[in-house]
Amino acid sequence: MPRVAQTTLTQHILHNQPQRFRGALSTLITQIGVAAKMIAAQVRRAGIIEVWGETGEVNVQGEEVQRLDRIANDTFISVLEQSGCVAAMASEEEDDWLRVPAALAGDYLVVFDPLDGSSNIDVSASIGTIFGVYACPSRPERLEDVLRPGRDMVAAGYVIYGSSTVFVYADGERVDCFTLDPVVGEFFLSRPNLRIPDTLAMVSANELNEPYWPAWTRGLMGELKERNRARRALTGRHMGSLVADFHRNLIKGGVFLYPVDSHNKRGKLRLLYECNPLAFIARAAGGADTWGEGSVLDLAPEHLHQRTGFVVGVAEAVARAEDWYARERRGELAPLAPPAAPRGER
Ligand code: AHM
Ligand code: MG
Repeated sequence: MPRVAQTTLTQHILHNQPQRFRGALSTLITQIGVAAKMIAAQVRRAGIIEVWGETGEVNVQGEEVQRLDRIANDTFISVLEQSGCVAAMASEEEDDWLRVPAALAGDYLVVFDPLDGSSNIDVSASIGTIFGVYACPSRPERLEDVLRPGRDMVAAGYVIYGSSTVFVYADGERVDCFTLDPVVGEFFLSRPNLRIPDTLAMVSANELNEPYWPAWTRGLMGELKERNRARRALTGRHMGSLVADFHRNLIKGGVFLYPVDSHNKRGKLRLLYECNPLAFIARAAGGADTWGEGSVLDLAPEHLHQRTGFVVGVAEAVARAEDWYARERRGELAPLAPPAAPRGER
């Protein structure tokens, strides 16, 4: 197939970025694309070179650090620091936020989960990188300068290391998807102006958590299953890799949910690194998100590694989640008996 007519990530960003963001933001997104290619190269060799398995460290989240987690984190930090575009960063894998040395500092704050879904590394299933970008004209001095609501983001995106490597990028107005041609070593525009379907086709949740779910989540799931009574209108699809579940739902029309439950009393997913960027992308694609009573983008973070309940995807399904949440708040749903032997909060 001739390649000449296809648009590269860099060309697309230069041509389509809103005028106000031309320049450094274009460079930054291009550099994130470079980091993505470097991480993709390591992911592709997992199992061949020594990147499988745990480092023996436990991260700030209390989770075992996989070697690929560490490689992805170090690669992202190094490329962003050298890009000249970034003033500060915060990573899911780092205890504290990172300030870029003055000589290299630029005008953006980048928050990221370097390798989401890392429990899938050893089984060769899809994993990814998630990032959010904030304008940051003055150099951050304190943690408070980094704890910004998701609404302030100017761009967000993710990379999936799956059967192909895709880079999805949203500037708040549109979402575009690029696929890596591994022979050329370049991302090419593959799904321009992605829009999430209006009709719900898929539901993604860890259903084995049902004993821990609040009543509203059980009500919502019951309602969605009821839609299948007459005919199979919906199907369940859940990989346990948020970014991959989100990508499938964005293309096929799905909703992902991971509520606050009796096991994860503040939620499992991280507000800054996972939920805010995906909520930003979902909304730019015509979808929606909620923590229960509103978008996670409106939450004012108090901690770098803050967690939240999260529902994201097709707008109609997110609205049904908010309706069930409101019913529980009004006391209309019977409270659930706690599970017989709670496993305790993670
Ligand atoms: P991670 O960033 O350490 O990989 O954790 C986040 C992941 C999500 O990708 C996924 O949706 C969720 O954790 C799965 O959690 P659980 O195993 O509790 O269902
Ligand atoms: Mg993650």
